[in-house]
Amino acid sequence: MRKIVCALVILIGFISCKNEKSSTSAEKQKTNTVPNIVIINFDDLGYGDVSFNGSKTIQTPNMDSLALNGVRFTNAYAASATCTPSRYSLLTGIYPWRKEKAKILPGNAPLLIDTSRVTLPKMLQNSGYTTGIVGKWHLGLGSGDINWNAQIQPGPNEVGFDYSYILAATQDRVPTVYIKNGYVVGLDKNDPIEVNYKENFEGEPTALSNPEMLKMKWEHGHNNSIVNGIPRIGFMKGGDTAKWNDEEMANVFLKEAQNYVKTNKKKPFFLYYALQQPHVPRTPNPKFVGTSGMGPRGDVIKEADWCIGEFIKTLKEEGVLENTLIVLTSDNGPVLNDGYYDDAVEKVGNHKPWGDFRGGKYSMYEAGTRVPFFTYWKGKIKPGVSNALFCQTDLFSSLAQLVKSNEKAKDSEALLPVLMGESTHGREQLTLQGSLGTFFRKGDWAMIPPSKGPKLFKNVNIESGASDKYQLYNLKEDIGEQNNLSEKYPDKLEELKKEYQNSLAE
Ligand code: NG6
Ligand code: CA
Repeated sequence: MRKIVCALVILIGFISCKNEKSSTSAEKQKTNTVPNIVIINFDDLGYGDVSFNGSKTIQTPNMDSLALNGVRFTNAYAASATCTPSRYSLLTGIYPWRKEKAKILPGNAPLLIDTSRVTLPKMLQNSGYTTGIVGKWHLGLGSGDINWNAQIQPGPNEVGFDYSYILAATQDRVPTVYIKNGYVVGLDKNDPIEVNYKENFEGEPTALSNPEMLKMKWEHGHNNSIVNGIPRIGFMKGGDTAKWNDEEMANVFLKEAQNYVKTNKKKPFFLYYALQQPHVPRTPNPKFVGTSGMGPRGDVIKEADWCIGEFIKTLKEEGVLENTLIVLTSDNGPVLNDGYYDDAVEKVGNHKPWGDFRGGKYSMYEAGTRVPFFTYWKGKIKPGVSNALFCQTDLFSSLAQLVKSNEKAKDSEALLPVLMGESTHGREQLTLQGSLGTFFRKGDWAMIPPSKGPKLFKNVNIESGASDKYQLYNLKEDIGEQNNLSEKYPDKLEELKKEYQNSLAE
Protein backbone atom coordinates (compact mmCIF):
# COMPACT_ATOMS: atom_id res chain seq x y z
CA MET A 1 0.00 0.00 0.00
CA ARG A 2 2.73 2.39 1.02
CA LYS A 3 4.48 1.60 -2.19
CA ILE A 4 1.34 2.34 -4.16
CA VAL A 5 0.77 5.69 -2.39
CA CYS A 6 4.38 6.53 -2.95
CA ALA A 7 4.16 5.67 -6.61
CA LEU A 8 0.97 7.73 -6.89
CA VAL A 9 2.60 10.74 -5.25
CA ILE A 10 5.52 10.46 -7.63
CA LEU A 11 3.19 10.05 -10.59
CA ILE A 12 1.04 13.06 -9.59
CA GLY A 13 4.20 15.05 -9.01
CA PHE A 14 5.41 14.03 -12.43
CA ILE A 15 2.14 14.93 -14.10
CA SER A 16 1.89 18.32 -12.43
CA CYS A 17 5.51 18.97 -13.17
CA LYS A 18 4.84 18.04 -16.80
CA ASN A 19 1.79 20.30 -16.83
CA GLU A 20 3.85 23.13 -15.49
CA LYS A 21 6.43 22.51 -18.12
CA SER A 22 3.91 22.37 -20.94
CA SER A 23 2.19 25.52 -19.76
CA THR A 24 5.47 27.42 -19.73
CA SER A 25 6.27 26.25 -23.21
CA ALA A 26 2.72 27.18 -24.23
CA GLU A 27 3.33 30.61 -22.73
CA LYS A 28 6.54 30.92 -24.63
CA GLN A 29 4.92 29.88 -27.85
CA LYS A 30 2.21 32.43 -27.27
CA THR A 31 4.75 35.24 -27.14
CA ASN A 32 6.59 33.76 -30.08
CA THR A 33 3.47 33.64 -32.18
CA VAL A 34 3.14 37.41 -32.25
CA PRO A 35 4.27 37.29 -35.84
CA ASN A 36 6.62 39.50 -37.73
CA ILE A 37 4.72 41.35 -40.42
CA VAL A 38 6.03 42.11 -43.89
CA ILE A 39 4.05 44.12 -46.41
CA ILE A 40 5.54 43.92 -49.90
CA ASN A 41 4.12 46.70 -52.05
CA PHE A 42 4.87 46.86 -55.77
CA ASP A 43 4.72 49.98 -57.89
CA ASP A 44 2.29 49.67 -60.84
CA LEU A 45 2.13 45.86 -60.95
CA GLY A 46 -1.07 44.74 -62.67
CA TYR A 47 -3.47 41.98 -61.62
CA GLY A 48 -2.53 40.10 -64.79
CA ASP A 49 1.23 40.61 -64.45
CA VAL A 50 1.74 37.57 -62.21
CA SER A 51 1.36 33.89 -62.97
CA PHE A 52 -0.40 33.26 -59.65
CA ASN A 53 -3.32 35.19 -61.09
CA GLY A 54 -3.25 33.08 -64.21
CA SER A 55 -0.83 34.87 -66.51
CA LYS A 56 0.67 32.43 -68.97
CA THR A 57 2.83 35.06 -70.62
CA ILE A 58 5.02 35.94 -67.66
CA GLN A 59 6.24 33.56 -64.98
CA THR A 60 6.65 34.72 -61.38
CA PRO A 61 7.61 31.47 -59.64
CA ASN A 62 8.80 32.96 -56.36
CA MET A 63 5.63 34.91 -55.80
CA ASP A 64 3.57 31.97 -56.98
CA SER A 65 5.02 29.62 -54.41
CA LEU A 66 3.89 31.99 -51.66
CA ALA A 67 0.54 32.87 -53.23
CA LEU A 68 -0.42 29.28 -53.94
CA ASN A 69 0.44 28.30 -50.37
CA GLY A 70 -1.35 31.29 -48.94
CA VAL A 71 -4.63 33.05 -49.55
CA ARG A 72 -4.86 34.57 -53.00
CA PHE A 73 -7.38 37.39 -53.23
CA THR A 74 -9.39 38.01 -56.40
CA ASN A 75 -11.28 41.00 -55.09
CA ALA A 76 -8.69 43.14 -53.32
CA TYR A 77 -8.14 46.81 -54.02
CA ALA A 78 -5.71 49.64 -53.67
CA ALA A 79 -7.67 52.68 -52.44
CA SER A 80 -6.57 54.72 -55.44
CA ALA A 81 -5.36 54.21 -59.00
CA THR A 82 -2.19 56.22 -58.33
CA CYS A 83 0.64 55.93 -55.89
CA THR A 84 0.59 58.72 -53.31
CA PRO A 85 -3.11 58.42 -52.43
CA SER A 86 -2.95 54.63 -52.43
CA ARG A 87 0.03 54.54 -50.09
CA TYR A 88 -1.43 57.25 -47.89
CA SER A 89 -4.48 55.07 -47.37
CA LEU A 90 -2.52 51.88 -46.73
CA LEU A 91 -0.47 53.56 -44.00
CA THR A 92 -3.25 55.60 -42.37
CA GLY A 93 -6.44 53.58 -42.81
CA ILE A 94 -8.10 56.73 -44.18
CA TYR A 95 -9.64 57.04 -47.65
CA PRO A 96 -7.33 59.25 -49.71
CA TRP A 97 -10.12 61.37 -51.18
CA ARG A 98 -10.69 62.76 -47.67
CA LYS A 99 -7.23 64.29 -47.89
CA GLU A 100 -7.22 67.03 -50.49
CA LYS A 101 -3.46 66.99 -51.04
CA ALA A 102 -3.23 63.22 -51.53
CA LYS A 103 -2.38 63.48 -55.23
CA ILE A 104 0.77 62.33 -57.08
CA LEU A 105 3.42 64.40 -55.27
CA PRO A 106 6.55 66.02 -56.67
CA GLY A 107 9.84 64.95 -55.07
CA ASN A 108 10.09 68.09 -52.92
CA ALA A 109 6.54 68.07 -51.50
CA PRO A 110 6.09 68.36 -47.73
CA LEU A 111 5.12 65.33 -45.65
CA LEU A 112 1.50 64.44 -46.33
CA ILE A 113 0.82 62.47 -43.16
CA ASP A 114 0.10 64.42 -39.99
CA THR A 115 2.78 63.40 -37.46
CA SER A 116 0.19 63.29 -34.67
CA ARG A 117 -1.82 60.63 -36.51
CA VAL A 118 -1.66 56.99 -35.42
CA THR A 119 -0.44 55.27 -38.56
CA LEU A 120 -0.19 51.55 -39.22
CA PRO A 121 3.52 51.47 -38.27
CA LYS A 122 2.87 53.61 -35.17
CA MET A 123 0.11 51.26 -34.11
CA LEU A 124 2.59 48.37 -34.41
CA GLN A 125 5.30 50.34 -32.58
CA ASN A 126 2.85 50.90 -29.74
CA SER A 127 2.29 47.13 -29.70
CA GLY A 128 5.99 46.37 -29.23
CA TYR A 129 7.13 46.05 -32.84
CA THR A 130 10.29 47.40 -34.38
CA THR A 131 9.26 49.00 -37.65
CA GLY A 132 11.09 49.68 -40.90
CA ILE A 133 10.53 50.87 -44.45
CA VAL A 134 12.75 50.04 -47.40
CA GLY A 135 11.95 51.35 -50.89
CA LYS A 136 9.57 53.84 -52.39
CA TRP A 137 8.06 56.47 -50.08
CA HIS A 138 6.25 59.12 -52.20
CA LEU A 139 4.40 60.67 -49.28
CA GLY A 140 6.38 63.90 -49.01
CA LEU A 141 9.22 64.93 -46.74
CA GLY A 142 9.93 67.92 -44.50
CA SER A 143 7.58 70.81 -43.96
CA GLY A 144 8.28 73.15 -46.84
CA ASP A 145 11.60 74.19 -48.22
CA ILE A 146 13.73 71.04 -47.84
CA ASN A 147 17.44 71.32 -47.20
CA TRP A 148 18.67 68.05 -48.70
CA ASN A 149 22.09 68.52 -47.15
CA ALA A 150 21.00 68.37 -43.52
CA GLN A 151 18.60 66.12 -41.62
CA ILE A 152 15.39 65.87 -43.62
CA GLN A 153 12.42 65.73 -41.32
CA PRO A 154 9.61 65.05 -40.68
CA GLY A 155 9.50 61.91 -42.81
CA PRO A 156 8.93 58.18 -42.35
CA ASN A 157 10.78 58.16 -39.00
CA GLU A 158 8.33 60.72 -37.62
CA VAL A 159 5.21 58.79 -38.64
CA GLY A 160 6.07 55.43 -37.15
CA PHE A 161 9.14 53.89 -38.77
CA ASP A 162 12.15 53.19 -36.53
CA TYR A 163 14.24 52.65 -39.62
CA SER A 164 13.91 54.06 -43.12
CA TYR A 165 15.87 53.61 -46.32
CA ILE A 166 13.87 55.23 -49.08
CA LEU A 167 13.68 56.97 -52.38
CA ALA A 168 11.79 60.21 -51.82
CA ALA A 169 9.17 60.00 -54.54
CA THR A 170 9.50 57.86 -57.67
CA GLN A 171 12.36 56.53 -59.75
CA ASP A 172 11.53 59.09 -62.44
CA ARG A 173 11.53 62.09 -60.08
CA VAL A 174 14.42 64.02 -58.56
CA PRO A 175 16.21 63.87 -56.19
CA THR A 176 17.65 60.59 -57.46
CA VAL A 177 19.27 59.64 -54.15
CA TYR A 178 18.59 57.26 -51.28
CA ILE A 179 17.66 58.71 -47.91
CA LYS A 180 18.50 56.76 -44.78
CA ASN A 181 16.85 57.83 -41.55
CA GLY A 182 16.53 61.39 -42.84
CA TYR A 183 20.00 61.77 -44.38
CA VAL A 184 20.99 61.51 -48.05
CA VAL A 185 23.26 58.48 -48.41
CA GLY A 186 26.77 59.08 -49.74
CA LEU A 187 26.47 62.86 -49.94
CA ASP A 188 29.64 64.93 -50.34
CA LYS A 189 29.17 68.10 -48.30
CA ASN A 190 31.24 69.98 -50.90
CA ASP A 191 28.73 69.11 -53.61
CA PRO A 192 25.39 70.01 -52.06
CA ILE A 193 22.09 68.94 -53.60
CA GLU A 194 19.52 71.43 -54.78
CA VAL A 195 16.10 70.51 -56.11
CA ASN A 196 13.55 72.61 -57.95
CA TYR A 197 10.32 71.56 -59.64
CA LYS A 198 9.68 74.91 -61.33
CA GLU A 199 12.86 75.91 -63.06
CA ASN A 200 16.24 74.58 -64.01
CA PHE A 201 19.55 75.59 -62.43
CA GLU A 202 21.64 77.67 -64.75
CA GLY A 203 23.89 75.65 -67.03
CA GLU A 204 22.55 72.24 -65.96
CA PRO A 205 21.74 69.89 -68.85
CA THR A 206 18.16 68.80 -69.49
CA ALA A 207 16.62 66.36 -71.95
CA LEU A 208 15.63 69.36 -74.09
CA SER A 209 18.98 71.13 -74.11
CA ASN A 210 21.18 68.00 -74.35
CA PRO A 211 19.32 65.13 -76.01
CA GLU A 212 22.67 63.59 -77.00
CA MET A 213 23.24 62.71 -73.32
CA LEU A 214 20.22 60.39 -73.17
CA LYS A 215 20.43 56.61 -73.05
CA MET A 216 16.66 56.39 -72.55
CA LYS A 217 14.30 58.61 -74.53
CA TRP A 218 11.31 60.39 -73.08
CA GLU A 219 7.93 60.05 -74.76
CA HIS A 220 5.83 62.44 -72.68
CA GLY A 221 6.82 64.49 -69.63
CA HIS A 222 10.22 63.43 -68.25
CA ASN A 223 12.30 66.02 -70.05
CA ASN A 224 13.96 67.84 -67.15
CA SER A 225 17.28 66.92 -65.46
CA ILE A 226 19.29 64.02 -66.83
CA VAL A 227 20.68 61.50 -64.33
CA ASN A 228 22.58 58.43 -65.56
CA GLY A 229 21.45 59.21 -69.09
CA ILE A 230 17.79 59.04 -68.01
CA PRO A 231 15.68 62.20 -68.20
CA ARG A 232 13.60 62.83 -65.04
CA ILE A 233 10.75 64.92 -63.73
CA GLY A 234 12.10 67.95 -61.86
CA PHE A 235 15.45 69.71 -61.76
CA MET A 236 18.39 68.75 -59.62
CA LYS A 237 21.89 70.08 -59.15
CA GLY A 238 24.87 68.62 -57.25
CA GLY A 239 24.94 65.50 -55.10
CA ASP A 240 26.95 63.54 -57.68
CA THR A 241 28.43 60.97 -55.27
CA ALA A 242 24.98 60.33 -53.80
CA LYS A 243 23.14 59.63 -57.04
CA TRP A 244 21.77 56.14 -57.27
CA ASN A 245 22.64 53.63 -59.96
CA ASP A 246 19.29 52.70 -61.51
CA GLU A 247 20.34 49.19 -62.54
CA GLU A 248 21.46 48.44 -58.96
CA MET A 249 18.35 49.74 -57.24
CA ALA A 250 16.67 46.34 -56.88
CA ASN A 251 19.82 44.92 -55.27
CA VAL A 252 20.20 47.88 -52.93
CA PHE A 253 16.65 47.59 -51.62
CA LEU A 254 16.90 43.81 -51.38
CA LYS A 255 20.10 44.04 -49.29
CA GLU A 256 18.49 46.65 -47.06
CA ALA A 257 15.42 44.46 -46.55
CA GLN A 258 17.60 41.42 -45.79
CA ASN A 259 19.78 43.35 -43.35
CA TYR A 260 16.74 44.73 -41.63
CA VAL A 261 15.51 41.18 -40.99
CA LYS A 262 18.93 40.04 -39.75
CA THR A 263 19.26 43.00 -37.40
CA ASN A 264 15.76 42.86 -35.99
CA LYS A 265 14.86 39.18 -35.89
CA LYS A 266 15.00 38.89 -32.10
CA LYS A 267 11.97 41.09 -31.50
CA PRO A 268 8.75 41.14 -33.50
CA PHE A 269 9.37 43.35 -36.51
CA PHE A 270 7.32 45.05 -39.18
CA LEU A 271 8.86 45.66 -42.59
CA TYR A 272 7.24 47.67 -45.35
CA TYR A 273 9.21 46.58 -48.42
CA ALA A 274 8.13 48.94 -51.19
CA LEU A 275 9.64 47.75 -54.46
CA GLN A 276 10.14 50.29 -57.25
CA GLN A 277 9.24 47.89 -60.09
CA PRO A 278 7.68 47.97 -62.66
CA HIS A 279 7.29 51.77 -62.51
CA VAL A 280 9.21 53.86 -65.05
CA PRO A 281 12.07 54.20 -65.79
CA ARG A 282 12.37 50.43 -66.09
CA THR A 283 16.02 49.63 -65.55
CA PRO A 284 16.59 45.91 -65.00
CA ASN A 285 19.94 44.77 -63.69
CA PRO A 286 22.01 43.32 -66.58
CA LYS A 287 21.34 39.86 -65.06
CA PHE A 288 17.67 40.23 -66.01
CA VAL A 289 17.88 41.97 -69.35
CA GLY A 290 16.06 39.88 -71.93
CA THR A 291 14.65 37.38 -69.40
CA SER A 292 10.98 38.10 -70.13
CA GLY A 293 11.06 38.58 -73.89
CA MET A 294 8.90 41.65 -73.26
CA GLY A 295 11.53 44.29 -72.92
CA PRO A 296 12.42 46.14 -69.72
CA ARG A 297 8.90 46.14 -68.25
CA GLY A 298 8.72 42.35 -68.23
CA ASP A 299 12.36 42.06 -67.21
CA VAL A 300 11.93 44.16 -64.07
CA ILE A 301 8.95 42.03 -63.05
CA LYS A 302 11.22 38.98 -63.36
CA GLU A 303 13.86 40.85 -61.36
CA ALA A 304 11.38 41.75 -58.62
CA ASP A 305 10.19 38.15 -58.45
CA TRP A 306 13.80 37.04 -57.97
CA CYS A 307 14.22 39.66 -55.19
CA ILE A 308 11.24 38.20 -53.39
CA GLY A 309 12.71 34.71 -53.67
CA GLU A 310 16.00 35.96 -52.19
CA PHE A 311 14.20 37.81 -49.44
CA ILE A 312 12.23 34.69 -48.49
CA LYS A 313 15.49 32.73 -48.37
CA THR A 314 16.75 35.22 -45.80
CA LEU A 315 13.62 34.83 -43.68
CA LYS A 316 14.22 31.07 -43.80
CA GLU A 317 17.93 31.24 -43.04
CA GLU A 318 17.32 33.57 -40.13
CA GLY A 319 14.75 31.15 -38.76
CA VAL A 320 11.81 33.54 -38.87
CA LEU A 321 9.81 32.46 -41.90
CA GLU A 322 7.38 30.41 -39.83
CA ASN A 323 6.67 33.33 -37.62
CA THR A 324 6.14 35.93 -40.31
CA LEU A 325 2.92 37.08 -41.91
CA ILE A 326 3.55 38.26 -45.46
CA VAL A 327 1.16 40.45 -47.42
CA LEU A 328 1.99 41.16 -51.06
CA THR A 329 0.23 43.72 -53.21
CA SER A 330 0.64 46.66 -55.61
CA ASP A 331 -0.11 50.38 -55.20
CA ASN A 332 -2.18 50.68 -58.38
CA GLY A 333 -2.86 49.06 -61.72
CA PRO A 334 -0.57 48.69 -64.71
CA VAL A 335 0.52 51.04 -67.48
CA LEU A 336 2.65 50.31 -70.53
CA ASN A 337 3.76 53.68 -71.88
CA ASP A 338 4.16 55.91 -68.82
CA GLY A 339 6.42 58.44 -70.50
CA TYR A 340 9.53 56.73 -71.88
CA TYR A 341 10.26 54.77 -75.05
CA ASP A 342 11.08 51.40 -73.49
CA ASP A 343 9.35 48.86 -75.74
CA ALA A 344 6.63 48.15 -73.17
CA VAL A 345 3.94 48.64 -75.81
CA GLU A 346 5.82 47.14 -78.72
CA LYS A 347 6.84 43.93 -76.95
CA VAL A 348 3.79 43.20 -74.82
CA GLY A 349 2.55 40.54 -77.27
CA ASN A 350 -0.36 38.58 -75.80
CA HIS A 351 0.47 39.58 -72.26
CA LYS A 352 -2.38 41.35 -70.44
CA PRO A 353 -1.05 43.26 -67.44
CA TRP A 354 -4.66 44.27 -66.62
CA GLY A 355 -5.94 40.68 -66.70
CA ASP A 356 -9.59 40.57 -67.72
CA PHE A 357 -10.29 44.02 -66.36
CA ARG A 358 -10.92 47.27 -68.19
CA GLY A 359 -8.65 50.32 -67.85
CA GLY A 360 -5.32 50.49 -66.06
CA LYS A 361 -3.33 52.84 -63.83
CA TYR A 362 -5.16 56.19 -63.31
CA SER A 363 -8.51 54.65 -64.31
CA MET A 364 -11.85 54.36 -62.53
CA TYR A 365 -12.37 51.05 -64.31
CA GLU A 366 -11.40 47.92 -62.41
CA ALA A 367 -7.81 47.55 -63.60
CA GLY A 368 -6.90 50.85 -61.93
CA THR A 369 -7.41 49.64 -58.40
CA ARG A 370 -8.01 45.89 -58.43
CA VAL A 371 -4.53 44.63 -57.69
CA PRO A 372 -2.59 41.44 -57.00
CA PHE A 373 -2.94 40.57 -53.33
CA PHE A 374 -2.09 37.57 -51.20
CA THR A 375 -1.31 36.68 -47.61
CA TYR A 376 1.13 33.97 -46.61
CA TRP A 377 2.03 32.62 -43.18
CA LYS A 378 3.75 29.29 -43.19
CA GLY A 379 1.85 26.72 -41.16
CA LYS A 380 -0.78 29.25 -40.07
CA ILE A 381 -2.65 30.27 -43.19
CA LYS A 382 -4.25 27.46 -45.15
CA PRO A 383 -3.89 27.65 -48.94
CA GLY A 384 -6.97 29.00 -50.65
CA VAL A 385 -8.57 31.58 -52.87
CA SER A 386 -10.69 34.35 -51.40
CA ASN A 387 -13.30 36.36 -53.27
CA ALA A 388 -13.91 38.60 -50.27
CA LEU A 389 -13.99 42.33 -50.93
CA PHE A 390 -10.92 43.79 -49.27
CA CYS A 391 -9.05 47.07 -49.51
CA GLN A 392 -5.48 47.92 -48.53
CA THR A 393 -7.05 50.58 -46.29
CA ASP A 394 -8.24 47.64 -44.13
CA LEU A 395 -4.73 46.48 -43.31
CA PHE A 396 -4.51 48.98 -40.43
CA SER A 397 -7.47 47.61 -38.46
CA SER A 398 -6.99 43.99 -39.51
CA LEU A 399 -3.39 44.01 -38.29
CA ALA A 400 -4.49 45.88 -35.16
CA GLN A 401 -6.79 42.91 -34.52
CA LEU A 402 -3.86 40.55 -35.00
CA VAL A 403 -1.68 42.31 -32.44
CA LYS A 404 -4.64 43.07 -30.14
CA SER A 405 -4.31 46.81 -30.44
CA ASN A 406 -7.30 49.07 -29.82
CA GLU A 407 -6.15 51.73 -32.26
CA LYS A 408 -8.74 52.70 -34.85
CA ALA A 409 -8.68 54.38 -38.25
CA LYS A 410 -11.79 55.91 -39.78
CA ASP A 411 -12.10 53.96 -43.03
CA SER A 412 -10.25 50.80 -42.09
CA GLU A 413 -12.36 47.69 -41.46
CA ALA A 414 -11.11 45.01 -39.08
CA LEU A 415 -11.07 41.92 -41.30
CA LEU A 416 -8.38 39.73 -39.78
CA PRO A 417 -10.32 36.47 -40.39
CA VAL A 418 -10.49 37.43 -44.06
CA LEU A 419 -6.76 38.09 -44.22
CA MET A 420 -6.15 34.74 -42.54
CA GLY A 421 -8.44 32.96 -44.99
CA GLU A 422 -10.81 31.89 -42.20
CA SER A 423 -13.72 33.93 -43.46
CA THR A 424 -14.89 35.20 -46.81
CA HIS A 425 -17.05 37.84 -45.21
CA GLY A 426 -15.25 40.93 -46.50
CA ARG A 427 -16.36 44.51 -46.85
CA GLU A 428 -19.89 45.35 -47.86
CA GLN A 429 -18.83 48.35 -49.92
CA LEU A 430 -15.90 50.45 -50.94
CA THR A 431 -15.42 54.01 -52.22
CA LEU A 432 -12.39 54.13 -54.49
CA GLN A 433 -10.55 56.79 -56.45
CA GLY A 434 -9.24 57.17 -59.99
CA SER A 435 -7.49 60.21 -61.44
CA LEU A 436 -10.78 61.86 -62.47
CA GLY A 437 -12.94 61.08 -59.46
CA THR A 438 -14.30 58.63 -56.96
CA PHE A 439 -16.43 55.56 -57.65
CA PHE A 440 -18.19 52.81 -55.75
CA ARG A 441 -18.07 49.06 -55.33
CA LYS A 442 -20.70 46.96 -53.62
CA GLY A 443 -21.35 43.24 -53.94
CA ASP A 444 -21.18 42.37 -57.62
CA TRP A 445 -21.67 45.99 -58.65
CA ALA A 446 -19.40 48.78 -59.76
CA MET A 447 -20.91 52.26 -60.05
CA ILE A 448 -19.02 55.15 -61.64
CA PRO A 449 -20.63 58.56 -61.25
CA PRO A 450 -20.43 61.04 -64.15
CA SER A 451 -17.24 63.04 -64.27
CA LYS A 452 -15.61 65.64 -66.47
CA GLY A 453 -12.44 65.01 -68.40
CA PRO A 454 -11.21 62.92 -71.29
CA LYS A 455 -12.55 59.41 -71.80
CA LEU A 456 -9.09 58.34 -72.85
CA PHE A 457 -5.83 59.43 -71.29
CA LYS A 458 -4.14 59.61 -74.68
CA ASN A 459 -0.52 59.72 -73.50
CA VAL A 460 -0.78 56.43 -71.68
CA ASN A 461 -3.60 55.01 -73.83
CA ILE A 462 -5.77 54.16 -70.82
CA GLU A 463 -9.50 54.75 -70.49
CA SER A 464 -10.14 57.12 -67.61
CA GLY A 465 -13.61 55.81 -66.78
CA ALA A 466 -15.11 59.28 -67.26
CA SER A 467 -18.53 59.66 -68.85
CA ASP A 468 -21.31 62.23 -68.70
CA LYS A 469 -23.68 59.45 -67.61
CA TYR A 470 -23.78 57.19 -64.59
CA GLN A 471 -22.19 53.81 -65.28
CA LEU A 472 -23.34 50.64 -63.58
CA TYR A 473 -21.71 47.28 -64.19
CA ASN A 474 -22.44 43.83 -62.88
CA LEU A 475 -18.95 42.44 -62.42
CA LYS A 476 -20.14 38.90 -61.91
CA GLU A 477 -21.52 38.74 -65.41
CA ASP A 478 -19.41 41.42 -67.01
CA ILE A 479 -15.91 41.52 -65.55
CA GLY A 480 -14.73 43.69 -68.46
CA GLU A 481 -17.32 46.43 -67.71
CA GLN A 482 -18.76 46.50 -71.21
CA ASN A 483 -22.53 46.71 -70.52
CA ASN A 484 -23.68 49.80 -68.71
CA LEU A 485 -26.82 48.68 -66.84
CA SER A 486 -27.73 52.04 -65.30
CA GLU A 487 -30.85 52.40 -67.43
CA LYS A 488 -31.88 48.77 -67.13
CA TYR A 489 -31.66 48.76 -63.33
CA PRO A 490 -32.66 52.26 -62.17
CA ASP A 491 -33.51 51.02 -58.65
CA LYS A 492 -30.12 49.43 -58.21
CA LEU A 493 -28.50 52.62 -59.44
CA GLU A 494 -30.50 54.71 -56.95
CA GLU A 495 -29.58 52.39 -54.11
CA LEU A 496 -25.85 52.57 -54.92
CA LYS A 497 -25.96 56.33 -55.52
CA LYS A 498 -27.40 56.84 -52.07
CA GLU A 499 -24.86 54.62 -50.37
CA TYR A 500 -22.03 56.21 -52.31
CA GLN A 501 -23.21 59.72 -51.33
CA ASN A 502 -23.47 58.63 -47.71
CA SER A 503 -19.95 57.26 -47.75
CA LEU A 504 -18.65 60.61 -49.02
CA ALA A 505 -20.52 62.53 -46.36
CA GLU A 506 -19.47 60.36 -43.41
C1 NG6 B 1 2.90 61.00 -63.73
C2 NG6 B 1 4.08 60.68 -64.61
C3 NG6 B 1 4.25 59.19 -64.63
C4 NG6 B 1 4.39 58.64 -63.24
C5 NG6 B 1 3.20 59.08 -62.39
C6 NG6 B 1 3.32 58.69 -60.97
C7 NG6 B 1 4.34 62.33 -66.42
C8 NG6 B 1 3.93 62.75 -67.80
N1 NG6 B 1 3.85 61.19 -65.96
O1 NG6 B 1 2.72 62.38 -63.62
O2 NG6 B 1 5.37 58.84 -65.40
O3 NG6 B 1 5.57 59.09 -62.66
O4 NG6 B 1 3.10 60.49 -62.43
O5 NG6 B 1 3.14 57.33 -60.83
O6 NG6 B 1 5.10 63.05 -65.78
S1 NG6 B 1 2.77 56.78 -59.41
O7 NG6 B 1 2.71 55.33 -59.58
O8 NG6 B 1 3.83 57.17 -58.54
O9 NG6 B 1 1.49 57.32 -59.06
CA1 CA C 1 2.34 53.34 -58.60
